Amino acid sequence: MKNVTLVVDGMHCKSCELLIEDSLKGIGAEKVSFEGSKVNISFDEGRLHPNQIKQVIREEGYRVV
Ligand SMILES: [Cu+2]
Repeated sequence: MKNVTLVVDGMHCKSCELLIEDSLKGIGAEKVSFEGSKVNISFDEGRLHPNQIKQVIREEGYRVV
């Protein structure tokens, strides 16, 4: 299990977090947690590439710093 922390710009409220969490779980992320503008994602390296994670967050309209 691999773990990455990304700084995401544009998250303003709980529903932003839920939207991002749903999208990441949708592509197979195991665990998603938030601390301010930081998003911590646990995932299986065999199933998911960090670039896919960034892409999904960007597709939801947020900026990955
Ligand atoms: Cu929001």
